[in-house]
Amino acid sequence: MFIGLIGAPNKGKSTLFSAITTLDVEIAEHPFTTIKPNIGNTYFIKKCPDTELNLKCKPKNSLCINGSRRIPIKIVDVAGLVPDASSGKGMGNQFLNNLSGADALILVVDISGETDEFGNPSKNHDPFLDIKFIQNELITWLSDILASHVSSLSKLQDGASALKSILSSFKATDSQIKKAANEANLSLSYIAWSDVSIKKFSEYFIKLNKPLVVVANKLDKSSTEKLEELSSKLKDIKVIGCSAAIELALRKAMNSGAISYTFGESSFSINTTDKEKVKALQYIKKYLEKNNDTGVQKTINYVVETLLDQIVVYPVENENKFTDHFGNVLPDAILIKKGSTAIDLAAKIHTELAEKMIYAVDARTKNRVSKEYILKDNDIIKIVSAAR
Ligand SMILES: Nc1nc2c(ncn2[C@@H]2O[C@H](COP(=O)(O)OP(=O)(O)OP(=O)(O)O)[C@@H](O)[C@H]2O)c(=O)[nH]1
Ligand SMILES: [Mg+2]
Repeated sequence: MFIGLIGAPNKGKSTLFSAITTLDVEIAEHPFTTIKPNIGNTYFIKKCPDTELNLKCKPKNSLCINGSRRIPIKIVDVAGLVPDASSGKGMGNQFLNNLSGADALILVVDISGETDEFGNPSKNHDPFLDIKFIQNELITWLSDILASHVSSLSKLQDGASALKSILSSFKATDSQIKKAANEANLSLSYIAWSDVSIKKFSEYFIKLNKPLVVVANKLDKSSTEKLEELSSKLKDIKVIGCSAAIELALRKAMNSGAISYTFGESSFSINTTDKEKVKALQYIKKYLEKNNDTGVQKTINYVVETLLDQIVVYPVENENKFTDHFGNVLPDAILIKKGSTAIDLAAKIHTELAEKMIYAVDARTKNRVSKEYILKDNDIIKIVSAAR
């Protein structure tokens, strides 16, 4: 699973990337700072069940800090996109191919309006225009890929399977292809789509395949009124107010020991007496008092929980001690799609475990559940299988 960061240049994508991955990447006050994609890990954060069970967990595939489980998620930051990128403007659009496998996108805009769609200084630029052109560029990107293949589909009765293989880098599912064709009113047999039809299909497919959230960044230089104005223009898309710069400053201060801060929280404590630092930190405190949080962790959690519909499940081998084979308490936190069953969980761990699965045990109640048991968020599950 991975999340892509997109947006026009100079909006703060790399600042956000750096804040959430704590990797040092190039950030600058001009367009096209990022050329090659930045790849890193961030965390989806959720309360760990160890406190509730009165145990101390020993995570293997994740971390647990102050009772919060941090589950790694891959994140990719690319160059800035400009209008007509698909015709070669700016850095072009080839770099979007780094995002074809992204499960969701975070679209970063500058809510202060101080940068235009090309990333140049501006006043009162409407970020809604950026969202529109970026959606359009995503559709054109996909349309161009499809247009180069569509002539080969006209002789095939089963165009859906052919499309699935053309769109394999997008991890296209049968249901996404069928739904997109259906919504665009297009047949999937003997495909002979016009450019307009390809565009229509692309529009619906992108919506299904690349769910997105808008991050209204640089809120520290803007107002809640502007944020509400943008939200009201985007009925189907969630807008989250954010200050990547403040989150980056907090994480740097935390790493240097100047503050104690837990990601996503609305306050922190100051451990330094350095006057300059304290002054800057007081400014950040004021921002957090007004806005509650920086919006950064909220965005990651929204993508994972809401856009990607994931729940967290903890597989264990010993349902009485909540441990794995080696005695580690709640070793793995597994992200799995809402609606998945116990056997889906087994398959995620190991194919053989699923093939030879007999039943599962809900470790909290010690009740036996079937292979088809629908997992609940935070479940602790033992898979019983004849696999060795
Ligand atoms: N005030 C403020 N400035 C920010 C914020 N986030 C980023 N910036 C500034 O905006 C400028 C651009 O930041 P980058 O992170 O390089 O932007 P980008 O979108 O990655 O830009 P490209 O790689 O050129 O597409 C830098 O001067 C950052 O310091 C924020 O939340 N608030
Ligand atoms: Mg950048």
